[in-house]
Amino acid sequence: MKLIRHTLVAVALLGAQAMLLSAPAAAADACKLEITGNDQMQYDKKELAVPATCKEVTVTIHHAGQLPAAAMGHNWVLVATSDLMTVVNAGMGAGLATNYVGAADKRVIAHTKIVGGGQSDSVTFSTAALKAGGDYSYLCTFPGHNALMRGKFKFG
Ligand SMILES: [Cu+2]
Repeated sequence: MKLIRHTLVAVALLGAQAMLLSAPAAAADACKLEITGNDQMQYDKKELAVPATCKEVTVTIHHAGQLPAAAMGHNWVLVATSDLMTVVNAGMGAGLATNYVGAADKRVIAHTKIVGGGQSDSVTFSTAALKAGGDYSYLCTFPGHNALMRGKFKFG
């Protein structure tokens, strides 16, 4: 009986150690997100979520289509949901050269470049300004795309 109890304690300790060792790796992966756009003006995800423990988040956008950026470019832009249309309108005037994001637009929390078919781009940003449980959205600011290309970004 004594031996069994010792074995159980040992197994429990090993289990706790394994959890401690694997936790940081899992958390780091949870802070890296991928999203793909296509020639049909769609993202492959309607929602992205990261835990509030992520101090930094990296989002990579892939374009799985064939069309060039000038015709069917996509980016990934993070905003507070209440700022979405203001950012869309500012981006429309900004043009492709500035990725359809208004210059020094403080409402834009993070954004990638516009990518065309076969291209990818990543952005890494601090979550210091984000509130856990806040209402955030991501969208593509290529003119006309946000109606289809938008989703909810959940933090925490
Ligand atoms: Cu787009």
